[in-house]
Amino acid sequence: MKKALISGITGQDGSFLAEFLLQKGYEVHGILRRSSSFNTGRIEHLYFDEWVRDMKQKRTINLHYGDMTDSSSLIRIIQQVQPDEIYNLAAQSHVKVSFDVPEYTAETDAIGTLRMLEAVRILGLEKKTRIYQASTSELFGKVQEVPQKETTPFYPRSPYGVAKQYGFWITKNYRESYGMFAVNGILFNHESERRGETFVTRKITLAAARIAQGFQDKLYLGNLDARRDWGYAKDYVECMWLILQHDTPEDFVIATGEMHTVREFATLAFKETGIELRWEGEGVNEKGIDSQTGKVLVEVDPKYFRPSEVEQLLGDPTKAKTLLGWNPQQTSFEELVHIMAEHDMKFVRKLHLRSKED
Ligand code: NDP
Ligand code: GDR
Repeated sequence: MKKALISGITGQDGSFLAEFLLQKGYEVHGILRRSSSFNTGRIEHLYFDEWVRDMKQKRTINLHYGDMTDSSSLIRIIQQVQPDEIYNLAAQSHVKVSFDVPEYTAETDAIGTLRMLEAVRILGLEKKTRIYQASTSELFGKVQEVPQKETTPFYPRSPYGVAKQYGFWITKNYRESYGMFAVNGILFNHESERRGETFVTRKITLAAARIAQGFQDKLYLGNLDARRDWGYAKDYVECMWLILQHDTPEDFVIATGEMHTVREFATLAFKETGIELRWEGEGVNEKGIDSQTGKVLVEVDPKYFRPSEVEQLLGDPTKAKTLLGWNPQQTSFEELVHIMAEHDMKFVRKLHLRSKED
C-alpha cells in the first residue's frame, strides 16, 4: 500500500485529494496546523465513520500536527510516515491578503517549500519520495502570452505570486540538483462548494443564496472585469496524482482553456438562485440601481481592489491532455456555477434553520 502525505489537507484541495487517494487505496497522512478555532470542517467526514462507511473504505486519514514555518515538525512527520508521495498544498493562498502579510506569505509559500524539500533530502529519501508542488497561474501574472503554457515567461504581480515563484524554482532546482522526482502543477483557478468564503466565486454564490432567501441585501465586489480560467477542484486533484504517476518528472499547466469575467460568474450564479442580475446599460443606472426592482444588488467597493491586479488568465492544458490523458472539460463552467450555487442555497437554508433552533 502506497503512503501519501498531504500538507494543507484541511484546505479545499487537500480535502478532495485525501478522498481521491483513499479511494485509490493509499494510506493517507495529513499535516494539521494548530488553530484556536476549528479547522477540520472539510475533512471531518474522513475520520468519522459516515463517508468511510458509505465509500466502503477500510481506512481513515492520519493527522499530524506541524507547520510549514517549522522545519523540525516537517522532518519529524516525514521521518515517521516515510511517504512515497508528498503533495505540498499548504500555503497562505489568498492573493489580496498576501499584500497585508507579505513576510508570512513568503515564509510559508516560499521558504516552506524549501523546508519540505530539505526535509526529504536530510532524511535521505530523495530516491523514494515523489513531491508535488502546488504552483499557480499567478506566476504568469501580467501575462506575456495568451493562452499561457509551460513555456510562457513568469511575471508575478503579488507577494503571493512572487513567493510561489520561489517555490516553483526551488522545486525544479532540487529536481535538477539531486535527481529528485519533484514537480510543479501550475494550476489555474479551481473552485468548488468547499472553496474558502473570501475567494470571489464562493463569495458570490454564498451572497446570491443569502440575497435570494432574504438574509442579505447587497454584495460588495472589487474588479468585475477580471477574467479567470475557472475549473472544478475535484477534477484538478486527479491531475495532481497523474503528474506524480508520470514516467518522468515534469511540470504541467492544468486549466480548462476557457475564460470568464467575474461579472459573468455573478450573473450566472444569481440566475441559479432565481435572480436576474442586470448591469449598467441593461436597465441599471450608474449608481447600480435596477430600474425594474429599484434595488442595488451588486456594488463595487474599491477596498477589494488589489495594489496590482492580474487582469486575465487563460491556460493551455494541451500538455496534460496529451501526456497524462487528463480531460480538462470534465465539468463545464455552467456546471461549476450550478454545483456551487445549489450547494449554497441549501447551506444557507440549513444555517438559518439551525440559528432559529438555537
Ligand atoms: P486553501 O487556502 O483552501 O488551503 C490552504 C491549506 O494550507 C489549509 O489546509 C491551511 O490550513 C494550510 N496552511 C496554511 N498555512 C499553513 C502553514 N503555515 N502551515 C501548515 N499549513 C498551512 O487553498 P487551496 O486548497 O485552494 O489550494 C491548495 C494549494 O494550491 C495552495 O498552495 C494554493 O496556493 C495552491 N493553488 C490553488 C489554486 C486554486 O485555485 N484553489 C490554484 C493554484 C494553486 P488551515 O485550514 O489551518 O488554514
Ligand atoms: P485569485 O482568486 O486572486 O485569482 O487567486 P480570487 O477569487 O481571490 O480573485 C479572482 C479575481 O476576482 C477579483 N475580485 C475579487 N476577488 C475577491 N477575493 N473578492 C472580491 O470581492 C473580488 N471582486 C473581484 C480579484 O481582483 C481577482 O482578479 C486564487 C487563489 O486560489 C490562489 O491561491 C491561486 O493561486 C489562484 O487563484 C490561481
